[in-house]
Amino acid sequence: MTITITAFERSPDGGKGLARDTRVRWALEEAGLAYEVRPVSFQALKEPAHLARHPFGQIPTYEEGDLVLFETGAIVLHIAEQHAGLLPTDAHARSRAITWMFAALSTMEPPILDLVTARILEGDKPWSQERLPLVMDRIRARLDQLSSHLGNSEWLDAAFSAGDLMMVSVLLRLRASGILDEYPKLSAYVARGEARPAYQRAFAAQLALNTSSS
Ligand code: GTB
Repeated sequence: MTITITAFERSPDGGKGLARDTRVRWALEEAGLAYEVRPVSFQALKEPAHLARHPFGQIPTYEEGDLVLFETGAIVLHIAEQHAGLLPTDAHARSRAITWMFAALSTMEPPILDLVTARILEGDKPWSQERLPLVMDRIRARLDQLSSHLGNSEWLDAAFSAGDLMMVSVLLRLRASGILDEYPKLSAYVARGEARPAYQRAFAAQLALNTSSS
């Protein structure tokens, strides 16, 4: 059955892979699944045809036959549950991998998104310079904990899983800030994720869309 995802017609990052379709593409590549991409303009995101797929008018979405999903966590979990390669077969290890997906999305990502908000959306506010160090400290507190857990391990819980896919995707949002460089173990962890052939294919595909001339 054909899988179709949506992505920005032109991502504001110009193809750095930061928009969330990259994590879905990565999961599809890890699972060895072919997929099609429906590029959506910012205007079309808020029009009825897209709102029928995504009530909040965002990308990415996922269509497979009559199944329509939104939210990257749900999409990646769906792919991981249906296909080999992203979740361990042992029941406990599987639950732990899913726990790491949630940890990435609900514990690590919120303070990281706060930084994006503080810098981009609130950067011109008079209180922005006072708020920024607080936001950075909250991120560092989480990175300290994550780095302690990871230690010298390759992945968060033995073998690579959807938990790592989601965590690496979330941490990549930090790269431009330079904070990740303060954590050599986490930087190496992210680099291991990016070095995976499936990530490379996902990144190249989103870059091609964002740099095509049409
Ligand atoms: N919780 C949802 C999920 O995980 O799927 C969040 C989805 C979401 O934030 N989608 C964003 C979107 O559609 C794109 S990924 N925004 C348009 C809108 O809300 O109108 C976030 C994103 C956007 C741009 C960059 N960038 O250019 O660097 C990075 C990340």
